[in-house]
Amino acid sequence: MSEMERNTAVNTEYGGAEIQVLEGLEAVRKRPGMYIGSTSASGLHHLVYEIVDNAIDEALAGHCTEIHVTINEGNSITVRDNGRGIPVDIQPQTGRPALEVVFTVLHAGGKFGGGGYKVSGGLHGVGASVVNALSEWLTVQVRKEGKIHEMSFSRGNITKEIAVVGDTDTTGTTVTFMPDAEMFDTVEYDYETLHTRMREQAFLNAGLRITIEDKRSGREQSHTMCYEGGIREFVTYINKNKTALHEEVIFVSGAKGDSTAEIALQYHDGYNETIVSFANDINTPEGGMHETGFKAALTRVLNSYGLKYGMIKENDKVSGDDCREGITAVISVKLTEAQFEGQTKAKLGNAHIRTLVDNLISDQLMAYMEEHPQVARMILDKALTANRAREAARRARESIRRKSALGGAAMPDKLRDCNENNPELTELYIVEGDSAGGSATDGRDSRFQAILPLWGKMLNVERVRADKIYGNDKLQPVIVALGAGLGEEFDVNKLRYHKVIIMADADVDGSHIRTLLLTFFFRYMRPLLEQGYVYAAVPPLYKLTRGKTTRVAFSDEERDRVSAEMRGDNLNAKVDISRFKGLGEMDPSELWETTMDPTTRTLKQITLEDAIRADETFTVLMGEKVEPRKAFIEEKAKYAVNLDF
Ligand code: TSJ
Repeated sequence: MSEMERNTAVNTEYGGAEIQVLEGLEAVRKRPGMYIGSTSASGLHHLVYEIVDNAIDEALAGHCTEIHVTINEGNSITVRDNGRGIPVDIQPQTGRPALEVVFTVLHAGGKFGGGGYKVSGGLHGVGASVVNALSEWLTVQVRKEGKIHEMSFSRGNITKEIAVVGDTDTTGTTVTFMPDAEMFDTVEYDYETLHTRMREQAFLNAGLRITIEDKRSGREQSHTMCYEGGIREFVTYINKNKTALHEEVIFVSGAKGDSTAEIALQYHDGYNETIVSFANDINTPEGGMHETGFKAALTRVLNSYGLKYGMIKENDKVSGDDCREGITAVISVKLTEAQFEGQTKAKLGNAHIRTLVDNLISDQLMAYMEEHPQVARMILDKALTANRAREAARRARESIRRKSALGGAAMPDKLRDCNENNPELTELYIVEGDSAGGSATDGRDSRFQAILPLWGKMLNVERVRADKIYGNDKLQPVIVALGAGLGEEFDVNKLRYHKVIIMADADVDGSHIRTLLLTFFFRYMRPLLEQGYVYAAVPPLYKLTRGKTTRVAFSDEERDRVSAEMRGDNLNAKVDISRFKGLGEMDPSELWETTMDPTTRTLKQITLEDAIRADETFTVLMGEKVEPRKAFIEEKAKYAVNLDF
């Protein structure tokens, strides 16, 4: 029996129900990660999404056109909509006002709670009680039938029973909550994180007007987003710094039973595939049935069109990857009882959605191509060129394989390998520059630390195809040293090191190398990021010397604190502070002690999320169009050191 059923169906006696309610919300406070994924910044932001989802449900029901999200001074959050207002009347099952039940009864399902994802009426938005349990305080106002109703809570407990506090001639719901600092690692909201999510929700719900506003002093700003074109405009947005191959975004949509699907796509002249998919407005980065149906049908349609018009011969079909080179697609499906599967519950499992999407693409994309032969020809040409390049890449790969088979373990000349063979114990430092590489080689513990220096200008992976990457003298050593292949053939089980540590200076060049390597991993070795094998070394910024004592600092604050500590009571003592100009400047023992010794160093793990967030950085920085790149660099130049990841 689900939590909700237990709470509502069995306990008709008020006392019993109240105990269950407290037990339910207590469970949330005991194991918050179960309900919001984690108690890091990601979980903190999740609180906002849970509340906003409820307002979006009201929009999906056709009763709400505007949602306003505010970060208040002190990091409380206000979400306001112009819907009908949460019902305030007494619920027969519980004998309590519906509004109270929404905030005090733990609902069944949810993305992280396990079990199905079923809510009567709306598609999602069950988490108001979870947010309430994790808030130091929360106040809700409902404007309905001429009255303003208000109720307040603290850590899930009622502090102010429902009451009418005024009159109104509007309707809607306003929730303000203060995340509980006892429950989260951080309670500082990030405007850009919320902005990005709200923009995504605005794209997914065509015509819905969402405003995000920061009221914290010194960082006041706001954005209002409303896209009449929905996911068509999402595709345009993703492609904004690319050169599209056809002007119009292709749009396909339809429904079967309770399920609906919309697909928007546009090809550009680059080589990457960007497919962003959603089920019930929830991002599904692991894909699932909607993506599977899309890919299968796309390949089939392109081949059958090509065959029909003599561009493709029967024995020379183009592959799925060929058909997706340079594609940007957004897939959005809506269904009741969505099944989320996979490691992070981010993969859609409902098989009937595959059939729905497949049928829509088969019928409507084929019809579109018949009606737009110029666009169709352009797409087919693109797939055929991709097919030829893939053949060339395969030949290049085989020649590398043959070479390494002949030369035994043909590791790159520049690689200073370690003695240990067990990848679980080994680390590869990818180091910028030969001199830093030298210090790292001398300073390392060669039992388990390998060094690979990279130097000179790196290849811009955004602009090249796989065959060029194999042949590239900068990237090939990285591929060979890691030993796990590349692209579709990448096999994380063959990885030779389970820590891949990027060590570059905290300056513009270092940032460039980091971004390029990350782009490369993101495009061609994604499991490396997904499974958490990639790290950034964190070298110190300052060196402080007093007499024979030397210490280092990683930030300006630490520099000031350490300097004060070194001075101690002796206010006139001279503490010499110098800025590390670069890794190459450190001697081997300094580099070991500050940056490489596992017992004292700091490593920053680079996650797929970091990479996805950086995606815009690389498309803007590495994309083909010069203007946005120039503007971006000029705008960010002053932050260059923080710009990476
Ligand atoms: F739940 C919540 F606190 F998270 C929340 C809910 C937060 C915000 C900002 C908005 C909402 C919300 C809920 N907005 N609109 C609604 N609508 C209803 O709950 C509602 C209203 C009327 C009826 C009806 O059948 O008359 C049914 C529902 C579910």
